[in-house]
Formats: sequence, C-alpha cells, structure tokens
Amino acid sequence: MSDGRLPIGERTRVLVLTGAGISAESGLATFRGAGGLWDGHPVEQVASPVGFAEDPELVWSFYSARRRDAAAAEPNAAHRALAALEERLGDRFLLATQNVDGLHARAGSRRLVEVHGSLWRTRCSGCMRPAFADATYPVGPPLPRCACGALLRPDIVWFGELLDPATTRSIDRFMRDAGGSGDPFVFLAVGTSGNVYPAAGYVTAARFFGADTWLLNLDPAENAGAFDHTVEGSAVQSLPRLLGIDG
Ligand code: BJW
Ligand code: ZN
Repeated sequence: MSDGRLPIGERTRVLVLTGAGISAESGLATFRGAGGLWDGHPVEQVASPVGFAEDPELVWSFYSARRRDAAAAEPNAAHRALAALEERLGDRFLLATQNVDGLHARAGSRRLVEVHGSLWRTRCSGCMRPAFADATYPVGPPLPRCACGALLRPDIVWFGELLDPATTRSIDRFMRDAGGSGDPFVFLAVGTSGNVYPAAGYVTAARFFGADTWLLNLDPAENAGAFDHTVEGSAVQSLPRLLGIDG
C-alpha cells in the first residue's frame, strides 16, 4: 500500500490472527527465541498431555505463573486498535488469537476466538465436565481434582490435541463467507512466528478464499513466504498506523 495502510474499505471483510508478539509489549514473554517462555523447559514437558501425565505439578506451576503474569499485564495499543477496528467493521471482522492471556477481551474485542484455549478456564483431564472459569493458582501438592477423581488441568490446547471444533468452524465459515461474498477480503497476522499448525496454515486458506494477506511481525516468520505483504516492526508502533486507527 502506498500510504502504508491496509486496504480496508466500506465492504472489506477482515480476519486477524494474533500470536504472542502482540502481548510482548504488555510485558508477557513470547514462546520462541531468547528469553522465550520455554527457556529451560522442553516444550513437550509443559504443553503436552504426556508432560502433564509425567509431572502435573511442573505443568500447573508453569500455568499458574502465566496466570499471575497475565493478571498483572494490561492490554496495549495494538490490542486496543483491533477492538477499535471491530467496532468499525462489526460482523465483517473476526479475530482469531493463539494467545491464552485474555488481553484481547480485556481490550474490548468480542468477535474473538481463542484457538489455543484460555488461561482463565480449567477442565477435567478425565471426564467430559465442561470447562469452567478459574482464576486460582494451583501449584500442589495436592493438585485440584474433579469430582470424578481425575486431576483438573488448564483449558489449553496442548501439542497433539485437537482445537475445539466450534472455534475451527467459525474461522472456516468466516473465510468461506468472505470468499463467496465478492467483497474485498484481508487477512492479517500479527506477532506470530508461524511455527504452529493449524494456525500457521490460515494464511494459505485465506489466500485460497481470495484474501490479500498481510503479516506484521518483529522478526521474519517461518511462514513469511506465504504472505502477499510483510511488515517488520513492533505491533504497538505499527498496528494502529496500519489500521488507520489513532493509538
Ligand atoms: C513481535 C513483538 C512485537 C515479538 N511486535 N511482533 C501440520 C504440519 C506440521 C505439524 C503439525 C501440523 N498439524 C499439527 C501439527 C502438530 C503441532 C505443530 O504445529 N507442531 C509444530 C511445532 C511443527 N500442532 C498441534 O499439535 C496442534 N494440534 C493439532 O493440530 O491437532 C491435530 C494433530 C495433532 C497431531 C498431529 C497432527 C494433527 C495444537 C497446537 C497447540 C499449540 N499450543 C501452544 C501451547 C499452549 C498454549 C499456551 O501455553 O499458551 O500454543 S504452542 C505455542 O505456540 C502456543 C502459541 O499459541 C503457539 C504459537 O506461538 P506464537 O504465538 O507464534 O509465539 P512465538 O513465540 O512463536 O512467536 C512470537 C513472534 O512474535 C516472534 O516471531 C517475534 O518476532 C514476534 N514478536 N515481539 C510484533 N512487539
Ligand atoms: Zn472429571
């Protein structure tokens, strides 16, 4: 774009995918790279069902610390810019976030799907009892258990686990509707390294449905080649400008 803004007009439909980088300037660690969240812990140890079975106290300690960090953090200008864009576009907008920190909702986003779950919900590791809101900080021992006897666990999508079909369906439906509408369609990814699937593949699906695809990330992302446009920069500094929204 010549004026450095996304081409968002009256009829444009916009799907946004965010990752840990959008919360970095709120003080929350990203996953990969120097100082990343998993420094010192193999990923599988803290974010997989096998890791939880082997050492549930380590996993709960990790997620309780993340709950504390997220509770202490505040949404930043990039979270707020997306909430303002939603206000303008209404149901022509959908925000899919891989983040579990709750900062988008706290910034005012409502057309929001949290594809990797939420730090602020807990569920049973053994039965189908629905996930429930939880702002406690278990570390154990003892760890909290369900009435069925099984350990409770964070309602997070770990490696090897399926995303909630309802969230996947709402993203698929948004893309299909956008593709079939004849309206301009923009896909924008912000602050994500493009390492983790299926989210890293949304750009390819969006292109299939005719989207103009944009990436805003501090470092080159793994899947950068799949985008039509890439902008290297900070989400807080660049996103309000890209969206034409005053920070
Ligand atoms: C800034 C910034 C600033 C910094 N401004 N930018 C297809 C192909 C290959 C593999 C698979 C595949 N399908 C499934 C898989 C397996 C697996 C997978 O993808 N593995 C890869 C590692 C290869 N996927 C799964 O298991 C998924 N399940 C699934 O698909 O089920 C079906 C299936 C199972 C098994 C086999 C086949 C099919 C589930 C994935 C769940 C991921 N969960 C995690 C952890 C739990 C959540 C939590 O604890 O918070 O979610 S992994 C972790 O990575 C977390 C994140 O949401 C996710 C993405 O990370 P993100 O957000 O991109 O963060 P970073 O740190 O990587 O990057 C941050 C970026 O920001 C950096 O690039 C910086 O430059 C940038 N940045 N500051 C702008 N200020
Ligand atoms: Zn149970």
